[in-house]
Amino acid sequence: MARILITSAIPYINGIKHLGNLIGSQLPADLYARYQRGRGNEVMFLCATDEHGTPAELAAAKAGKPVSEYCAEMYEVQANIANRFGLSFDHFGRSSSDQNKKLTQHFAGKLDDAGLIREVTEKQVYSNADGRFLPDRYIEGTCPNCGYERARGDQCENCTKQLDPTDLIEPRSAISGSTDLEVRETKHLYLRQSAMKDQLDAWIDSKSDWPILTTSIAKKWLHDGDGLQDRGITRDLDWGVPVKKGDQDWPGMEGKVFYVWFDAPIEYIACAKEWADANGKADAEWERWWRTDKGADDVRYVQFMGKDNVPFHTLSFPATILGSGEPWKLVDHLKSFNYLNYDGGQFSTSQGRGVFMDQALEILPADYWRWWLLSHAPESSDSEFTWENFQQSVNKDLADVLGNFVSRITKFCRSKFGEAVPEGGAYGKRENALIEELTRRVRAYEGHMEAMEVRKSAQELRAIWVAGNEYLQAAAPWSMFKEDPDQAAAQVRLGLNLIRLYAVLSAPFIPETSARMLSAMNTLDTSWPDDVAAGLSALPAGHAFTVPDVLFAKVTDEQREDWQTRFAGTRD
Ligand code: B3M
Ligand code: ZN
Repeated sequence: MARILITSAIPYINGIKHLGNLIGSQLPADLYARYQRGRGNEVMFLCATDEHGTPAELAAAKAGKPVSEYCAEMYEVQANIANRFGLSFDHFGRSSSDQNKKLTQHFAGKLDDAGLIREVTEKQVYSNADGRFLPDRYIEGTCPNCGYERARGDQCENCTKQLDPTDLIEPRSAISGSTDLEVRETKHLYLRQSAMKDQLDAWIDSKSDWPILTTSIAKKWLHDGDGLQDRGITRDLDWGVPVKKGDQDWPGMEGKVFYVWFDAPIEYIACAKEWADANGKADAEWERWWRTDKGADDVRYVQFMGKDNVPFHTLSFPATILGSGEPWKLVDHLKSFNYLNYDGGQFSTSQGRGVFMDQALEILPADYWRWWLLSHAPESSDSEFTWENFQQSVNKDLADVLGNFVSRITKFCRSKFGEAVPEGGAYGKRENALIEELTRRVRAYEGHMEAMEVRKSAQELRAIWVAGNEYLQAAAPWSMFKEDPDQAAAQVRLGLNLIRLYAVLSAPFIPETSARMLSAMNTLDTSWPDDVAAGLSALPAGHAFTVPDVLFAKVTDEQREDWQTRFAGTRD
């Protein structure tokens, strides 16, 4: 039994995620976790909310709530939706946990001991009225380029020009509107990534099986221009992990916090401790996943994320881990995704454009979305959600192919043989040909799933469903029944067994439906079809079953048009 550690990029706390976020990390990570569990491997699947930094502060301010209260509430909201989408985390943690605070401070202390931290004095905008330094995006003013009056200190939203806060005409605080701003000196900690360049380079070189998309991004940061730059890991904010060296104060760093991208990946580790603590387990239980000196050397660690997160995972986080000099587990495989677009434009959280996870579930159950998103995962390039395409996929793949198969065979059996697997007859030539085809396809499916080729896996699964339909069409037990009821009984027996087989194979994609199929087949047998022929005789003659309700309703043209209009604008 292999042991597999899986993490998904941890979603920002600032609101409910859209479907583009979902397919960019959490959903494919869940697919892989469910598949590996289905194969009998030991899996630890971790995710959390990313609660620090400016986005959290801004969202809390907008909601008129103290930031810790906002985060606690939004954590519950996100955890609930994740659960309803069937995301099977072993633990869904919080980057603001005590465990992460301690571990983040621990790493900073180790990095400092190793001489990998230096102090840098910088100039930054200070707001007297707010009594705080303002990050770039907290400063607003008129764009020197286009005259837009609400340009931000980092970029003008109107003409997209990248800005420095000092470029703005009549700058003011985005928090209070005050123009009483001044430039002050402030001291920050920098992680000396440049000193670790060769070590990181060699580590990336050792990953010959990583996709070029991933390694080329890392290589670019390592070698372009002046090479890998040192990186500021602290901020002048109130909300975040207080800057400390282990449990010691850090002179000169009072009142400062670590940068959100420093503590967020450390939460992958802290989350495992949160899991242990929440379940009354000893530290050894989580350390066997994360410490190579405590059993994690035989763990395979896989990360899932959107492409914009790749630099942080190939360079910054490994720099933290390698620099600590401690035996923490490094990532073995990193699966990254392009973007999913929405109906001719981009999904956008700030503009409320697209379909958000809560809205999706108001319309249809999770499996409809899971199937569409996974079978259209933006792997080799960006992909696009359109309502036409969604309707077509649901109606063809789910309703016509899988749903119809299940409904036809169970109803036919009930009408001619009753609600139990019929006896008599034997599998013949046609059945053996089907078993052969399925064996070939199931092996291909396993290969794609193992390689995290999400779209190819979906295509193969669909082909497996189609094979059953074609068999049924050709065997036609409804005609056979008149000439040779025994032969028809064998065909129906195979069909009913196929339902169980499909439930097992499809569970990673459509877990809820798979559970309904198994319950209709009245079985707890979820064993993987290592031997397809054997898997197709799991339900013996005489085994009782029930006819399930329609598995998937078709999306009507009316519904499609209705949703198209409803989601054309933006949500507030
Ligand atoms: N929260 C960005 C994102 O959700 C960031 C990921 C952190 S992973 C450690 O895309
Ligand atoms: Zn502008």
